[in-house]
Amino acid sequence: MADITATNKQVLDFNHQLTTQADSFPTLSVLDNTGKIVDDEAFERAELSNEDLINIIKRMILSRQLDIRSTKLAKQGRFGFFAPTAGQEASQMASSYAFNDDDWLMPGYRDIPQIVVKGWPIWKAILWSRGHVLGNVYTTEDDKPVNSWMPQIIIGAQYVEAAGIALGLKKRGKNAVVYAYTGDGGTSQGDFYEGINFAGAYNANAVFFVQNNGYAISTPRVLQTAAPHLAAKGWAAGLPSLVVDGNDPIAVYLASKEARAWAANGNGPVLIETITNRLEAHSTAGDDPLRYRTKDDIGEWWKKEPLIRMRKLLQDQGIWNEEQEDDYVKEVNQLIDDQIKIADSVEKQKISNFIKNTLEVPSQAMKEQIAKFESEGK
Ligand SMILES: Cc1ncc(C[n+]2csc(CCOP(=O)(O)OP(=O)(O)O)c2C)c(N)n1
Ligand SMILES: [Mg+2]
Repeated sequence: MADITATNKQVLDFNHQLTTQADSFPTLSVLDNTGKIVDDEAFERAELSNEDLINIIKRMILSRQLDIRSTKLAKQGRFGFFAPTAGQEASQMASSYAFNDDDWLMPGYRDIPQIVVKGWPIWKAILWSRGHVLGNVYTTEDDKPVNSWMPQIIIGAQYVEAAGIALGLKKRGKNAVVYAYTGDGGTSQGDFYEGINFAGAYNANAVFFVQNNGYAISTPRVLQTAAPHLAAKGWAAGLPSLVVDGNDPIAVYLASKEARAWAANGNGPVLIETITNRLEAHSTAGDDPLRYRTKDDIGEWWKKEPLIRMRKLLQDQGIWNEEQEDDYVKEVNQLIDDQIKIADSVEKQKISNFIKNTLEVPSQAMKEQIAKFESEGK
């Protein structure tokens, strides 16, 4: 009898599968932790001018300052809901820099900065955090539409919506894409797979981001899935899927730019996993990360955070210095102060109005609640 063929032997070698899966997903990396370029050709391929580099660092600083101020405001009870973003500035700001105004953003609750840099005024973001109806109006200060949906609270649901919009763009022959964000936890949702599967089957114009920030509230990445990389899930739907150092702004931008071009040209969707870390609490609603991770671990990630390396890169290129950064931080904080004043000057939303705004035709129970609150002047 002939021996088992090499192919059959490999097919039946489960251990081989388990030990080689991870090799299919090398990490795209252009800068090291200190901001040194480790791949000159990849850096060139990103085609970032000095102006682009400055725009990106400014967006990252804006995001960091928004994070700091929002966390403080939340502690004072002046913010409603806030999901901290520190550590994810490359993953959020360098990715979104690769997209156009015509592209549709599908954010999750942690992706407020991406909407803001698309032209959504900060005062609306503050009202959104408070559940105010005017915080759900996606227009610029001068009333131009901002192509973003509301930040999705239902984990992963934006992926299904993204697939639909992406198919619409494709059918209309638009040279535009949807870019959608979810988290490591989001990849365990049915909606995640349904969204990428549908978009893949119809070659829809979508770029899907999985921001792997290490945690889904207190659940660590290792308990989320046995898959060696979250990007591997994209392969199940037939998508080009890649892993990027999510704290490396240049690598994130390069991957995003090329994924956008691929999807906008009608080649179908792409999935990008950005490996980053959530440096603060899950949200300002009382989570204490020290109950499920160590100070040392958080400290190690602070050393790898993206602003350090972006700042170093720009300083090495001779296009950024401490003074410029201090001035910009001041400018951003002045802007935030002004925007808080606008948000605070908007008439408070009554509870009855909140219920009225929920459904076009309120149910009987809601009608009764509206009448009750109105009779109390609320
Ligand atoms: C369908 C659904 N299930 C559960 C929740 C509660 N919940 C809110 S945030 C969260 C964790 C999500 O983690 P991840 O996708 O990694 O995003 P991150 O918060 O880290 O940005 C969960 C389970 C929810 N909002 N929606
Ligand atoms: Mg997460």
